[in-house]
Amino acid sequence: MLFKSLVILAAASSVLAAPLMERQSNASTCTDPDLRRAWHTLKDSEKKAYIDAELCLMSKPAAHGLRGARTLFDEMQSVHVLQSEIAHWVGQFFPFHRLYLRAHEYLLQTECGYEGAHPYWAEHLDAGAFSNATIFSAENGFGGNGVGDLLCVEDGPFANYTNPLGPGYKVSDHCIERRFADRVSRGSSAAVVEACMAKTNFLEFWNCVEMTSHGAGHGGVGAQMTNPISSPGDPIFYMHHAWLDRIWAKWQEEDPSVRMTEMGGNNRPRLGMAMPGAGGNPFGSGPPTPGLGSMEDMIRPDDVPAPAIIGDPGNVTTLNHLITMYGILPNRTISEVMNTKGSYLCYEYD
Ligand SMILES: *[C@@H]1O[C@H](CO)[C@@H](O)[C@H](O)[C@H]1NC(C)=O
Ligand SMILES: *[C@@H]1O[C@H](CO)[C@@H](O)[C@H](O)[C@H]1NC(C)=O
Ligand SMILES: *[C@@H]1O[C@H](CO)[C@@H](O)[C@H](O)[C@H]1NC(C)=O
Ligand SMILES: *[C@@H]1O[C@H](CO)[C@@H](O)[C@H](O)[C@H]1NC(C)=O
Ligand SMILES: *[C@@H]1O[C@H](CO)[C@@H](O)[C@H](O)[C@H]1NC(C)=O
Ligand SMILES: [Cu+2]
Repeated sequence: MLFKSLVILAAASSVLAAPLMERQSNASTCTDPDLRRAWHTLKDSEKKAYIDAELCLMSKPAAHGLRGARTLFDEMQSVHVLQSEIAHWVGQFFPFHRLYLRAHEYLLQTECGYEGAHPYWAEHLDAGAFSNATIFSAENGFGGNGVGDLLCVEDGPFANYTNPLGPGYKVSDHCIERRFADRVSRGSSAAVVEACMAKTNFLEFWNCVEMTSHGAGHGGVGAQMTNPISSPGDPIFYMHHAWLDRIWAKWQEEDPSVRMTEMGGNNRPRLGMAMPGAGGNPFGSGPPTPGLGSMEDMIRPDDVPAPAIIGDPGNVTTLNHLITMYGILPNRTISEVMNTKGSYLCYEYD
């Protein structure tokens, strides 16, 4: 059924080039998908392999000329900064971040010899108590809470990393910043995920997850993770978004003949939605929170080009919508990332 609908999709599209159609018409090429597993189920040696590969990305010089980046790790963050204006509260929220995670995994594997698949953080297990989560262990994890006025993470493997991007569009050196908010992290609960999983169409499902689980993960970690533009400066970002990608993949699997091709939504966020707190003013009147920054940092400066929207006939996101990783991976259409076990992506979640 899925195979059939992909064939029809490819055949019906006049935009896709012939080689692409061929790849798309062959949904059976993913015979041995990589297994993306929950962080807490990994052996210590597997955790170490992932962390070491991330440290390797942090040590390798930038190679794609992306704004403000010194290392490959920064370049991943830069992609997010450059696309953030059209990557949240839009139809491509899920597909963009799916390809983004693949780009991260691809760099870990090809540049840093990582042999595993991208892990994810089973956040519901830590809902309400992020500050106690094993993923933030200093020994076998991402380090703990930020300390001092600057909220710097001073333990664990990433303690001394100088991050050159953020808050927001700003290019400025700072540490990795965190400020756990256990109360906010309650929104990562299994019950909340289940409520979104029960939605029967993509628009409701996407809005539900972005509003609840997505926001709770960012807000529960706090500081740098609360900035919708520069948040991937905290390496926990990728573990959070893998969790969200898993939720989408599991939802798709519940009705693949419909959900593997179900897309929609606006290409640009409704006014104000892309701001942290979605509506309220999170910036307050005192000095800016490290990592979150100020309202001013959220306004795209002149040296950052407005991201292009390519592939859709109108303002509604379609399967032909082009996703860009600025050359870290080739551009892909949304249709190419709809199926995690298709002709392009080849992974599944446990
Ligand atoms: C499609 O899949 C079959 C079987 O796995 C393989 O032999 C064939 O080369 C694939 N075709 C393309 C265009 O990838
Ligand atoms: C974290 O763990 C400690 C020790 O088990 C416990 O006392 C504390 O209540 C936990 N914090 C939260 C927010 O659950
Ligand atoms: C960070 O720097 C301090 C002081 O130079 C050093 O003691 C510590 O081992 C470093 N930590 C890491 C994870 O590199
Ligand atoms: C898309 O949105 C813009 C700005 O809101 C509007 O000017 C334009 O008419 C819309 N185009 C279509 C095809 O709806
Ligand atoms: C990739 O997409 C971007 C826009 O998102 C576009 O500017 C760029 O030219 C594309 N690159 C290629 C090689 O098609
Ligand atoms: Cu994002």
